[in-house]
Amino acid sequence: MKHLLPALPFDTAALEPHIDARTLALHHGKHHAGYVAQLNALVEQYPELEGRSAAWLLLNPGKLAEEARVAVRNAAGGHVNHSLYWRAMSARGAREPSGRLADAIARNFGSFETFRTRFEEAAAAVLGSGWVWLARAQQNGGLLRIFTTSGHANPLLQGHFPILVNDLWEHAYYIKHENRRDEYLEGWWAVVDWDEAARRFESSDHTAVNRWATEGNMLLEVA
Ligand code: MN3
Repeated sequence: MKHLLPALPFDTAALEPHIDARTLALHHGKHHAGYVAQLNALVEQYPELEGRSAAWLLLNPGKLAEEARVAVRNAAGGHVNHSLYWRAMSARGAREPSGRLADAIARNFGSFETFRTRFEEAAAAVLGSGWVWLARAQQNGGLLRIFTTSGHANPLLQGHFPILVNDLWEHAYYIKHENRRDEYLEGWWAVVDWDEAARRFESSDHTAVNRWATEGNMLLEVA
């Protein structure tokens, strides 16, 4: 079994001007592809990883050889997080949440505008490489929460199901936006795929994290 780099769900120029084509091509074809290659190399090195989904590998470090854990977390996390990130964006579709997700955002944050502000503030406060997330608790009635994670960590590791994610590593924006992370963060709202976020919210019941941990998920292709 080999882990596969998923195709981008849009053309590399589709998210211009907010995310430029060169950044997307490098980000997907070099960075994400690199994490997939690292993961496949680890599977060759540690046969007990064979047949396990990237989500399972990320969520079950205790079942891995101790010397493999850090490398597996970085590679599997990079693969899972980028697969989610591509799906979080679209050139078309709703530019604001609707339906039950919109209701939940209003209930948890007061308003969509407040949510946006808090999401951007959380992202801006991340020092170095990391991610900003909207994720849903698997306990406590499924509250929505903004997370930031460093490296390739993911809120799944804390029992929260990811609804929306933005990549805060410099490779996600530096070619176009240089040091202006705030410009990237603000422009990113114009390419968020709220239809996908709504689908993820609908599938985020209290069993979702466990399902990912045991079955993996359809975003992560293997051959
Ligand atoms: Mn990245």
